[in-house]
Amino acid sequence: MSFQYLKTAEIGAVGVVTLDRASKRNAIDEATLAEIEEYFSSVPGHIKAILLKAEGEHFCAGLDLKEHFDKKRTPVEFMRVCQGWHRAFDKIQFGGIPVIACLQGAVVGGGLELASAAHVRVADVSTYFALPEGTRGIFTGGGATVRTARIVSAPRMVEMMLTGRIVDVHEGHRLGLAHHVCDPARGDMPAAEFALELAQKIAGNAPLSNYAMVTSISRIADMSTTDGLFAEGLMIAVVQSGDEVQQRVGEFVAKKAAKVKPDSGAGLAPQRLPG
Ligand code: 1HE
Repeated sequence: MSFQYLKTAEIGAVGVVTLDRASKRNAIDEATLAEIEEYFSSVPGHIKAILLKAEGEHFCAGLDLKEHFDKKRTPVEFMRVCQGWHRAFDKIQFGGIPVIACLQGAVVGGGLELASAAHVRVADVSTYFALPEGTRGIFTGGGATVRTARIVSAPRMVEMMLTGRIVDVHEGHRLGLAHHVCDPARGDMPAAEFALELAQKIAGNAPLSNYAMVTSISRIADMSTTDGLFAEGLMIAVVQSGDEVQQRVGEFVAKKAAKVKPDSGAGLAPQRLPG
């Protein structure tokens, strides 16, 4: 795969995809969106987790407003463009491979929609969030009404859009827009390093377990209780067919596996702002 607006690399089992249009603050035009869809449609089988990050001071400024202005899209043309965003970001959320986003600076409009499709969001302390569509005279079209609203709640998203206000990294963390905040000034690891370590740790889970987590939990949240419990039962039955179940459970039974204790080294300490 060769791209113009993305850089791609592999670090062990982690695929690293970097938005590479910093001169335009990584705004997403049709060409960039097509490359995002292509990357997430054809992830090689040996990649077990993906780190999604961005060049420059800002993660993503959202829809390319210059292209939108120049193209003077009709309603139907813009609906088709946005359906392309839905398709590409669905591949991120439901592609079966955990995606860890590393955020900095502006995560706004379509940039927040992109981040909302990732499964884990690590934010540098410079990160801020906003939905400024109202001030531009448009609306969200990259899935925010579904994905972002489910993170922050529908009423909070309405308020964010109506006011167009900046949500700083502290509030973003409280709302779930960031799961981890890295502030090197207080001794945290840089966000990109922490996000890579998380991706490597996640890549070490059993692949079928990861597949179940990223494909089923959000879908089950849309189901009735009865259907959801049935789907969960089917999902664990599929995961139970994995080669690694006996080996991993056996390691615990043989007292060779890490315990789930704060001091056991079983997990990376979360980087969180106090309060
Ligand atoms: C852009 C875009 C863009 C920057 N489309 N070109 N999103 C927004 O409303 C956010 C608009 N952008 C900004 O508010 C600011 O650019 C930033 C806060 C992100 C960064 O500010 P700054 O001072 O670092 O950079 P800048 O000087 O504003 O921009 C640098 C260049 O990037 C400049 O281009 P240049 O050719 O003059 O150098 C900008 O025009 C360009 N640029 N942002 C196009 N968004 C599926 S629907 C989704 C709906 C939405 O996403 S609406 C929200 C749109």
